[in-house]
Amino acid sequence: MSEFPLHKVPDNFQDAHINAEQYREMYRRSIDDPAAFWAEQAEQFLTWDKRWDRVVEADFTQGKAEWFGGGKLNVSVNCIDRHLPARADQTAFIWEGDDPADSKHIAYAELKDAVCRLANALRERGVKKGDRVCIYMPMIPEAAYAMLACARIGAIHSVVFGGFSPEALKDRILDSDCRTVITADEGLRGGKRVPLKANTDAALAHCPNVHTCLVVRRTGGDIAWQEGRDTWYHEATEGASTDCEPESMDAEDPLFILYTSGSTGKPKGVLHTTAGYLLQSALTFKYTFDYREGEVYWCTADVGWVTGHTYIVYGPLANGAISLMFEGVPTYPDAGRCWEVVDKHQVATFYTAPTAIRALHAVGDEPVKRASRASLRLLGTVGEPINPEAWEWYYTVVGDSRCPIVDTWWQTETGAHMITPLPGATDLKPGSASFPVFGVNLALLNEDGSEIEGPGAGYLVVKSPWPSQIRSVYGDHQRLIDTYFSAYPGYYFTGDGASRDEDGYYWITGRVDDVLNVSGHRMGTAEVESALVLHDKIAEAAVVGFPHDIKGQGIYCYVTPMAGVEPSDELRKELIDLCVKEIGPIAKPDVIQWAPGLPKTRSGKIMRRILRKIAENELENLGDTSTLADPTVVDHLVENRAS
Ligand code: 6R9
Repeated sequence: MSEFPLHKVPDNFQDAHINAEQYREMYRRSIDDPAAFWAEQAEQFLTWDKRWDRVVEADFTQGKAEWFGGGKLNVSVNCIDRHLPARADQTAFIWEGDDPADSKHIAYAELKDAVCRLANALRERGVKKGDRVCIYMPMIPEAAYAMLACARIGAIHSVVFGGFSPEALKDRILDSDCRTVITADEGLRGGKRVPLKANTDAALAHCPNVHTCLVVRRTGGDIAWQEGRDTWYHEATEGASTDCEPESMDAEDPLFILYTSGSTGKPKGVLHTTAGYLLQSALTFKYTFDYREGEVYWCTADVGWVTGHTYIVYGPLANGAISLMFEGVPTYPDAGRCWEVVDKHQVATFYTAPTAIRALHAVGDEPVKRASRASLRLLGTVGEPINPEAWEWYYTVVGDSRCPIVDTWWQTETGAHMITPLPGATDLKPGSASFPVFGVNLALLNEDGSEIEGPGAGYLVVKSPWPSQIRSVYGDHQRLIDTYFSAYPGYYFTGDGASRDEDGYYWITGRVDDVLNVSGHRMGTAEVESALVLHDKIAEAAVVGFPHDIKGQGIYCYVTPMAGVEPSDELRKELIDLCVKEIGPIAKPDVIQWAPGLPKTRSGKIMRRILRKIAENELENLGDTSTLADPTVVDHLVENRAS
């Protein structure tokens, strides 16, 4: 399947936590008797206030799963307090600022104090178990404190990526009725300031239920202030006690909501709960990264995405690990930043997205070779398929051909890794996420829903429950059933296509629905289309993805102006600005093509297949256009294709 060679498990991973034989044995046990397997793991990885009564009860037709029912525990205790006897002085977070001169270490004892102070401050403002708290923050330690403080008092956090616009923030605050928002005056990324408080103010103008806005002073920049609602974070936490009684939570009490894009409608609030989420996060962190005590681990994701939740905060802390949090961007002050940071903090594991790898590859080897990278032991990728060329560069140049790469496939909805190599167990095939995690029961389906046996390609589905699975779409359980459990009844539908080779390796091919993956960020084509048609000069829009060297996918928009409207560069710019305003800079269209008409079937359905082919410049391969209401619109689109 790949022209690139197989990479065998290297000698320094022969004593890894899991070797090939253990993987096979544990995987078999996890599928044959999931309840026994996960009960063992739950004992090993988590500290409970009360043991569970039942390991798992699930019904995929109703989108239902209950793990460790009857059990009680607190996530912040599992991530902090229980490590204190042995690791009070050990670093929990290394924070590396945007400015290379800025960094600090936060020990587990300090983390406990900071989290408890904030938890008390929140309680003092009336925040209690079950309340939703929105976190709109830059990559600073307070973002993690905020998540853990919510977990401590049983509040449900909803982290909104700091790159989202006021519009997008407002929608998310309203959808889950968050009444408390935690933000900062400004963020700092690549030397540029991000106006987080100003964005929050704009959003909160439409959110009358928000009674408290806690503001971290990050840059000291000028901001507006609403007395009564706005409170400085440092003032609120200063006098607060460093002890805070944790709320003992039911295993199935919600831990967080995280919004993600689907093929239709507005983003969904993916709901995760307490015990199952934490267990699979903890287990996969330890085994996927073969984490060794005292090692420095660095995941470059933003806490606004699920990768930041599971693999900067919860997974590492549940293992008492040292997690590096980076405020900046990989190319600031220059393209050598990541490798400089690796040397500076002696990073052993580096986990990033293919888009970052491709961007750094494009700059050449010199910035990499400037650093020794001798501390690196393991590399990881996540977020989108990695092309084998980028994989090989990452392996040979960044990792000096001695660090295995774990290509981890999973989703916001799955909560934690689902398919990944284990560095001590799996011979690596560049571009393959390889094998399922323990307890993950996969299948590939044909169009008609029948299972493919052996090698083949089809829709990737999951056949049985797993602990960190999505529990609901916040406020709309039916949407959960419709989106994930209805396409093929009895299965969880991932939305991805995949193939399985003769050795059983999985190769993810990408989304099979109308979801784009732009620089590893998920976006529904429908979201971009809705933004475009908000413009009063626009009648209709259709958006598709096209291959992009760095971003993986770019955004290609076909836009039909209202009758009598002349397309112009100004209008194009207004449309681009509108997408940025409605969604955020990640939704900036790469191409806008004026389309007097869109290819539609006689029943009025837009034929995206044809639009995708035109965007991909596969003009010889447009397929059957005879069922179109007006086949000449295709000729027009082809002739006027934006290059
Ligand atoms: C963790 C995360 C999920 C979608 C997923 C798939 C793509 C993620 C991948 C990958 C190929 C990998 N994806 N990891 N595709 N190989 N290793 O990214 O969550 O933002 O919800 O995106 O990303 O298409 O369905 P999320």
